[in-house]
Amino acid sequence: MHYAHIKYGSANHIASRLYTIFRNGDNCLMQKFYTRLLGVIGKPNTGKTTFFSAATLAPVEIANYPFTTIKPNRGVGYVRTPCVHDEFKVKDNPKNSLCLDGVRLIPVELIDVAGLVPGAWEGRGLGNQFLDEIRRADALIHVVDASGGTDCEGRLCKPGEHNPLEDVQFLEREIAMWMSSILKKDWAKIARTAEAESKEIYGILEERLSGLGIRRSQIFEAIRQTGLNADKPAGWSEEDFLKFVDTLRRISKPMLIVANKMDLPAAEANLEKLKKLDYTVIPCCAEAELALRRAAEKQLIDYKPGDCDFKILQPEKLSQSQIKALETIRERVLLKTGATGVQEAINMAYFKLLSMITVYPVEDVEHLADHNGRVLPDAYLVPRGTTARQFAYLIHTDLGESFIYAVDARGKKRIGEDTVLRDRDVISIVSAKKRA
Ligand SMILES: Nc1nc2c(ncn2[C@@H]2O[C@H](COP(=O)(O)OP(=O)(O)OP(=O)(O)O)[C@@H](O)[C@H]2O)c(=O)[nH]1
Ligand SMILES: [Mg+2]
Repeated sequence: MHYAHIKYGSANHIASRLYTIFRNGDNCLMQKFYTRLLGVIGKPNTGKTTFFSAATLAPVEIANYPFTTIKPNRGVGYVRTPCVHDEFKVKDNPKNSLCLDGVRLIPVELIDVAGLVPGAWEGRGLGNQFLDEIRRADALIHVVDASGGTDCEGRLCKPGEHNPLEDVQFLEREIAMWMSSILKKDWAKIARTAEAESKEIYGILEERLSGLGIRRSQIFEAIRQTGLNADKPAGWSEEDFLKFVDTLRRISKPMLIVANKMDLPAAEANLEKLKKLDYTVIPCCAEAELALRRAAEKQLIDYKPGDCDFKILQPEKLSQSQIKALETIRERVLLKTGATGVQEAINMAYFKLLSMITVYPVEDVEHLADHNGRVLPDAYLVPRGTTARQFAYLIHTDLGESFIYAVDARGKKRIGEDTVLRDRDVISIVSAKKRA
């Protein structure tokens, strides 16, 4: 079943606003955003690019052999969350995001990279290049071929022959070895100097790891969790060191597993095995999502990413075989797993791995509008624990600096700078300079 290759005739250019905006990956829109980067990773041929393409609708090469992707693809997908406009009984007019039938879609950035093979950290395959590309990723979506139809290097094998659990182990190891190889250089000397000069090891490690987007707070947490003595790094054994690196990997590059190719036999059994691991595992059929998104883009079906079903809108424009393919997706994917899994993976990465929440800034709490009268114009993704003042800073430095108080639109209550915001809050900032 190659859903992705279903043809829907020539483009009729009636693509909805949603797809046009997001496909163009509006830079200004993204920059205004406090967003994180999601890395789509895994061994070759598991469907990473299919997943990426389904999420972003970017035209990229997909093929059933390893190393189809060489240069990374960067694109804009989105997080799906129920919009607050229904609750507030207003009609919204979004600017930085979109609202479709009560569903708010907030753009986020994804990167799809070349497949990783065992030994990549030492330079095998496209190894170092791959690792270099994910260094800025804040969270990782590990796409696994749950059908077991590709070997550890991504070559086709008999379906069910390969055990995908091995892929999870190997990927963990590759990333840990890569981090370790960066840290290990001169480790003994660094550790000794830090001890001799009573220098904090956190700062030294932070400098070493800054290229990997790892923050000091994450280093601190990894040392805390492993119970190592930060004052005596020279005394860390090889085992301590590896434990530290592995913990740091989990903290700084949190990962979930997408069990892809769920439409194929053997996937079900492998999914059960994967679920026993200490990861969030999402059953997925990236090819089905790609087919549905392409059909929706041409308004042939009514389908929003993440929906559990779709409706055919223009049957007269579809051939019998296209209708059959869509019905097969409904039966074998949507009815079986509840959704294709692509949207759920992105949502999980943001809301669970990265612990983000959605906050709507407005200027006018009465009308929930900005200064142009746009109702609920923006939805921001911010880390859980963000305070009202920190939120003001995220919108604009000036607003943070001249912050006086904020107003929570639910109940129209004043809140102070240290109030921690909650998911789906609608907030107005009152500052000495202006409101937002
Ligand atoms: N049956 C099935 N096949 C899929 C699915 N997703 C992707 N594929 C197929 O898997 C093959 C590899 O897909 P790609 O998206 O190119 O895989 P990749 O992981 O990006 O591969 P590399 O770039 O080579 O690392 C293609 O033949 C896809 O059509 C799926 O959900 N089900
Ligand atoms: Mg690829």
